[in-house]
Amino acid sequence: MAARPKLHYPNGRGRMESVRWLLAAAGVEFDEEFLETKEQLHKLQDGNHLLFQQVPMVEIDGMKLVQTRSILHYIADKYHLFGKDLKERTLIDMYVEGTLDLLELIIMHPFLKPDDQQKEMVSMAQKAKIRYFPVFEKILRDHGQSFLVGNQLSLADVILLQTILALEEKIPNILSAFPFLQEYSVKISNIPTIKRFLEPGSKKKPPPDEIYIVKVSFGLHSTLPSLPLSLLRDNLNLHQEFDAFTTRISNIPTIRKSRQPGSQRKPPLDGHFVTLVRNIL
Ligand SMILES: N[C@@H](CCC(=O)N[C@@H](CS)C(=O)NCC(=O)O)C(=O)O
Repeated sequence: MAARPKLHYPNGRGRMESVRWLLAAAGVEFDEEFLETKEQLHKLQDGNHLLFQQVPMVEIDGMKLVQTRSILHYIADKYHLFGKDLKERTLIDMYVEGTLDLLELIIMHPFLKPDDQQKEMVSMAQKAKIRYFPVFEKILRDHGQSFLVGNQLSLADVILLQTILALEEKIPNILSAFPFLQEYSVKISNIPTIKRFLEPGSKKKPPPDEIYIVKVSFGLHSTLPSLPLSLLRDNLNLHQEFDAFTTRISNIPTIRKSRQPGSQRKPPLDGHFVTLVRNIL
């Protein structure tokens, strides 16, 4: 029997909560190793267990996966929650990326300065109601099905429900203008695996409290080294491999062509471009 996935993260929601949601929705039992001390984190870093020195990290199928989205994609693919073909998969991916943009705001909210929290709450609610929820309301209304893509549960449904419920904890009436999303969120919540995850005693984590915020802000983050790539390269004494790699990739014909003058490759950002982007966005 394959080993159960093991999740490495502090004992709180953060970026790992989507992974917990997805495994639970897929009906997969998992274990958790909570990072409580700097020493635990250093041990993972020193043992080269974290590709980019960061968590979430999930041990699964003999791999140590990092990068939340990659972890989600792997699990979704493995448990058939990623569509039946490339088009469905891409739709699911787009919905997930949009929803994660909103979820990221919710995750970061408790870590903002108290003065900024109220302002950000208003902006978050606006974004949910104007940018994201209308999209999903329309999708559900137009196709009349119970799930976002392909008439079956997918990663997109799991992340959307997680986001809706997290936002409802802060703004209980956030779905008041979205009848299809209301019905949808009840239906998805009642899928047996998800229902179990929503019940007390599951591995779903509570909203972050003061202690968690302080612990994560000062206990873990400040100890994580953020080395620029060049320093990492120098530290690891990988000059030759690095240079050979760069040359090899640069010489792939399509890439070589794109690096030549007259190609559609853009120059480094200048002040003019920055001003242009600021004016538009
Ligand atoms: N892009 C990464 C970001 C991971 C990340 O920022 N992890 C945080 C904890 S949630 C961390 O390890 N921060 C410390 C650091 O970046 O040095 C992902 O999605 O997994």
